[in-house]
Parts: sequence; C-alpha cells; structure tokens
Amino acid sequence: MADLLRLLLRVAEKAANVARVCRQEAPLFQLLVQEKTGDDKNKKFVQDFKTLADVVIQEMIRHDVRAQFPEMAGFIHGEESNKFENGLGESVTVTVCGTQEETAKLLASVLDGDNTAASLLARAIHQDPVTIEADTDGLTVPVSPSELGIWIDPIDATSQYIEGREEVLEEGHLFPSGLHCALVLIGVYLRSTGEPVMGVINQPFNYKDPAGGGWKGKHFWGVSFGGVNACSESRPKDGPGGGLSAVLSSSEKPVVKEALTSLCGPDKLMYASGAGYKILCVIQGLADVYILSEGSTFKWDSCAPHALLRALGGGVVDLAKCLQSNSGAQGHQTELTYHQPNAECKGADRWANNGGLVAYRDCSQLCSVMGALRGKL
Ligand code: 2IP
Ligand code: CA
Ligand code: CA
Repeated sequence: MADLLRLLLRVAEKAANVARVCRQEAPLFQLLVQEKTGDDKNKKFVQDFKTLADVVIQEMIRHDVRAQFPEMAGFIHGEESNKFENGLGESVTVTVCGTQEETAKLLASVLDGDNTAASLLARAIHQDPVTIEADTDGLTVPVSPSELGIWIDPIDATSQYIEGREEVLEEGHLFPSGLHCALVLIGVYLRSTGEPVMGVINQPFNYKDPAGGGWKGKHFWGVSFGGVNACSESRPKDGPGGGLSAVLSSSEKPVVKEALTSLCGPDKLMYASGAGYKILCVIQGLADVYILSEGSTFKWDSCAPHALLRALGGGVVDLAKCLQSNSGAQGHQTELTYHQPNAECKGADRWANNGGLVAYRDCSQLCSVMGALRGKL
C-alpha cells in the first residue's frame, strides 16, 4: 500500500503542476479567464477549456495509476467523463498518449486547433514532478490493489481556481475563499465495504514565493486500515477556551446557520468555499466540524479527506442517516461509504452524498452537533 501512496502523491503533484501551468502560461490563462462573450461557438470553446483542465488532470491520474497497478483499471473513477465535444460538435475522447507530441495533437483537436495551448498542456502532463518526500517507512498494510478503488476530483472548488484571488495564508487561520481552496483530491476505498482507506490531497496554491518564484503547493496524506492509522498531519491540540467551532458553506440553510450559531456562538461559526477545503480545515484543526445539510457533494469530494480524518480518529457521517439513527451519532453504520451508487438517481447524482454530511475529528463534538440539529431539519 506504501507503493500506491507514493504513486498517488506523485500524480497529485503532477496534477497540481498542470493546474498551476494553466494559470501561469499566458495562452492557457487567457482561455481560463476569458469572458464568455461572442458567438455561441466561442462561448462553448471557453467552457470546454475550463472542463478540459479537469478532464486532462483526471485522465493523467488514471493513466499513471493504471500503468503501475493494472489490476485497478476498472475501478478508477472520477468527477469528469473523458468524452468531450469540441466547438465543432465533434466527439473526442481525451486520453494521455504514449508521447508528449501525440497528446498535444489530441488536445489540439479539442482546443479547436490551438497548438500553442495544446503543446503547453501536453508538456505539463508528460513532465516528471519533483520527488515528493513522505515518511511512509514501516507503513505495511495487508491489502492488495485488486481490493481497492479510487475516486478523483481533479480540481475541487473550480470557481475559486478560475477566479484566482490570491491570499497570504497565516498558520492557524481559515481563509474563506481564494486560490488556496482549490484542491486535487485522490481517495482510495475498499471495494468490499466502501470504507475510505487512503487519501491524498494536494493544495497547488499554498504559498506564493515573494521573490517571484511562483506558487508552491502543499500535500497531505492519510492511511486508515485494519488498525493502522498514519497521517501527514498530527491531531491538532484543542484550542484555548474550549467551545466548538464549525465551518459551513455560505449557501447553507438558515435553520442550520441559526442552530450552529446557538451552539458555537457567532465568533466560532465560519464559512468557506470548497467541500474539500472545508474538510481539510477540520483535518488541520482550523474548524472542529463541517456541516452540510444538502446533497451537493459527491463521492469524489469527500473520499480523500475522509480517509485523513479517519486516520486522525474522526470521520465523515451521512447527516440524514445520523439524524434518523437511535444510537446517536456513533457507530460505523452512519459513516459515508464509496462503493455503491444511489440506485434511484441518474447521472452524477448517482454518486452524490445525498443525505448531507458532518465531518468531525472528535465523536463527542459530533454528538453535540447532532443534538443541536435534531428536530430542526
Ligand atoms: C464543488 C466545490 C464547491 C462546493 C460543492 C462541490 O466541487 O467544492 O465549492 O460547494 O459542494 O461539489 P461549496 O463551496 O458551497 O461547499 P467542484 O468545484 O469540483 O464542482
Ligand atoms: Ca468537487
Ligand atoms: Ca472538480
């Protein structure tokens, strides 16, 4: 499993490079931020490019994992479909080819013949990333890749990625929006039970070199399986003064905002963009819990950060199930799983976390949240 972890850290770093290149290289950046004006063909083309960055990253991850672990081939899922329709109405399947030149040629057909943009993207896809150091020594977990599946969100918080506001992050502080909310998420689950067992998160825009060296990323990982728990982050210490802090989406329902204001007090209730970023805030101790009352996240949003939280002794539960269950918040029956679709739904909704969720580090804090929400939703 340590082999798989090292590979995922590496491909996540490659993915972060592609995400950075799309903002750094002028011809790509133009496409990313271009206003959707002009005729329909132009509008469609700009929209395509935004999706293309996501699709390309996902396919690159899929390609690299499949190459090293062929037994995982049918079980590497993600947010995006690799079938793409270009501005001319032609259907193109985006894949990573054997050589940089071949990939560039294929991408040019999606990008309406924009060879400059296609070559820049292909170069980033085929470039080897810097080596990622992770202290995975002694991490022996008795599970084979043929028992595992993967969920990829190539870029979470796309809207923040495109808007691109730069924040100077300060240790110990949650910043509600900006480029740092955009994350590459790769989660691994057990095919038999659906429990998340490994997660890699890469934050491509963590720190900007003031001397003009560009953006540097940061990576996080966690493994939780059969009694082995390991994580790049240590369990945060309790903040001074006690009391619970929570992070929500700014579009959360008023009734939830009110219940959490009563529980946490107005100073400890925060808002932030990005489902992945909000769970990362719980991992880092910038918030104690993340509550979402709607089914607006998907398996690819929660799988990776869920694995890290488990490694730290916490988890992510299905909020609706938790509210129904008599046994209170505890028990593994209410944890989100990743192997079965919502049979009654179509399209992406098959993989939505339909019941909403609560991400937590501490069971007793989860209980307080459930107590505050019971009877209100
Ligand atoms: C989105 C993204 C949004 C989030 C939404 C996710 O994923 O993380 O920010 O909404 O739930 O599905 P919010 O910020 O209100 O929590 P993507 O950017 O990949 O579409
Ligand atoms: Ca997402
Ligand atoms: Ca995404």
